Amino acid sequence: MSAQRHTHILPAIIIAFCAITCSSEDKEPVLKEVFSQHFLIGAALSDDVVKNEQGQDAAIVLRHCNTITAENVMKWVRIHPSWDTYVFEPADRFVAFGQQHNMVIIGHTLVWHDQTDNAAFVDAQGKLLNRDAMLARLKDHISTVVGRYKGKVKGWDVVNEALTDEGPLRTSLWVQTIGEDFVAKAFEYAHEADPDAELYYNDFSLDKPAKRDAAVQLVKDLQTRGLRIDGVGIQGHWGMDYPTTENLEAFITAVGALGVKVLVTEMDVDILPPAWDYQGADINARAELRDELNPYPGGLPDSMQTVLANRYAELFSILVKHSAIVDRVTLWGVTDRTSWLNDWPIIGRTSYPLLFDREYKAKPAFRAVVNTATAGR
Ligand code: 9MR
Repeated sequence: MSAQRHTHILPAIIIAFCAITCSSEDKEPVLKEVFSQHFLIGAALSDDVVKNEQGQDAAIVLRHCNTITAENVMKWVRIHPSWDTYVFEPADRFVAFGQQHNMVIIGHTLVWHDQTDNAAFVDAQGKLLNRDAMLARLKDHISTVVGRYKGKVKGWDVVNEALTDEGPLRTSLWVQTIGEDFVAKAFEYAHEADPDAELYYNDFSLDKPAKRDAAVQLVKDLQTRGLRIDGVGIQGHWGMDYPTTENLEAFITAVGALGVKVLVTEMDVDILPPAWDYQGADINARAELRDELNPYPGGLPDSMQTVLANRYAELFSILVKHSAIVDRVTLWGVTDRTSWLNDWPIIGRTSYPLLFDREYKAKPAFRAVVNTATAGR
């Protein structure tokens, strides 16, 4: 075959090769590039996504994200299932994945009233531990976990969901054993274990004025004690009518005024009919499955895709506008297929809260989000 004939055939071969290998995602803009001037953009990863590095979820993450959060594998009950046993393998795998792909790795979470074995709080006789004994366990947990990933995990959700929606601290076993300064102690121990790690307070419904004000007080208390705190994570389990744009902006501004960052740590937008008037993300809240609460079992109609896209655009526009304060936006999962919202607050619904659908395709909401990055330019 002559050289001339080769040059004819080559473009045809390239086109055919691309048609076979390039998925539609390859044509989508890359989120981490789109938002490179605004904030980090990422996703929470389950262990299944991490283990299946050649899979379609991982492909989306590697293409679009520059930060990852551990959805479950670093929670107390997973990494420290009984008070004298640690299980590191899944968390090690998550951290190795992030390191291998040069991603900003976020640890979630060191201290939570939930997902912590109740046995962690009692002695061999089942009696609640006293302050000193519980502080020793807290320190052991934090220094072991943070110490293991020192220099690898960039930031930790040190304390998760300590506040009630009304503002005061929950009367959790942490408060009952240690007292209200368990929050300060957790930040102190985390900083000792990795002085370079960023440390965050993380919660849902922080757009609500009473809870926002309580979070502001919590940060001020840590600052007054001379402790390191780098940011407040507003989880971002949002709906069609909450938060209001005013409340979201008021939260961002209030946190910015403290000199710390806002992280949107667990974003998803729920378009399904609300099961009740509760707006938080308390995993113990549950409702019964009824057909009218699961209206799109076979797919989201185009009209509703547009409604969801518009709501995503509204929320992202605010985050872009305040990108001097908002440092990171992490989606809570990769595709609708495996979102926690398929099973909360009702088990077995077909939910549509993320930017990629069950076939791993970018949704209209994806394009709407991309447009917010360039809108005001
Ligand atoms: O998405 C997480 C789900 O897979 C777990 O079963 C659940 C309990 O560990 O936690 C979910 O993530 C929660 C996060 O850790 C804290 N904020 C609320 C999130 C959604 O429930």
